[in-house]
Order: sequence, then C-alpha cells, then structure tokens
Amino acid sequence: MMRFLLGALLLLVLAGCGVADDYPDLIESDLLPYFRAEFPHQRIVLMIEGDVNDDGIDDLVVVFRVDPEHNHKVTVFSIPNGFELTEPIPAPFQDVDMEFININDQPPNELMISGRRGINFGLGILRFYDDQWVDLFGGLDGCC
Ligand SMILES: [Ca+2]
Repeated sequence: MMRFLLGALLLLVLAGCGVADDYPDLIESDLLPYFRAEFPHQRIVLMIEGDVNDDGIDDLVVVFRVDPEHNHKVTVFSIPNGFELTEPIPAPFQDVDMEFININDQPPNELMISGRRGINFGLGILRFYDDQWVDLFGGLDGCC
C-alpha cells in the first residue's frame, strides 16, 4: 500500500511538472498568429499583453525557447496595416515571470521580468525606448 501511495505521489509530481513545463497558461491574443507566423515551432514559455509603446493598443510580449539552453523575448505590435515584431533578445531561462508596472507615473508602462538560470536570479525593469527594450537597472545579467 505504501509503495502504491509513493508511486501515485511521484506520478502526481511528475505530471504536475510536465503540465507546467509543456502547457503554460497561454492567454488569448489576436496577436499570437503573428508571432506564430515568424516562429512556428518554438515553444512559448510565457506571454503577456499590454501597451508597450503607449499608442493605446495592447501589444504582445512573448518569451519562447529558442534551443534547449536559451529563451528569447519578442514583442508583437499591432500597427495600422498589420504587425511588427521586435528583434528577439535574450530572456531569463527558468521560472520566468512578467508584469507591466509604471515606476514613474509617466507613459509608457515598464515591463518587470524576472527569472533565473541555475542559481543566478535576475529581475529587470525594462522600458521600450527608441524602438528597443532598455534594461533600466541592468538586473538581468547572468539569468538569460
Ligand atoms: Ca501598443
């Protein structure tokens, strides 16, 4: 009986890890097909919608796996005649989390992104400025 319970517990833990790893909580987004047009096979780690460039239209930030050892991040912008994608940049590799915040009561919103690579934890406050993401405090060194 004890062996069965341990086996069942192990299965539950493994299943839980598998679900969390393979099927993240994907949000519904009209911009997702544009990401998929550019990156049809990459596994999405996490995505978040919010107005990155202060034009009043939500944009889509996607962290995705580019190879077994690295994640990248791109942003999909809705523009009048279609969409634009930023160049992919490195993103934290494990335990990725993202949230839009506003640190100075001025538009645009900043993106808070955190995660780790092994024991190297990183937390970055990014602002989209001059058509690229700027890490305001350099907090992502070592975790991407
Ligand atoms: Ca926008």
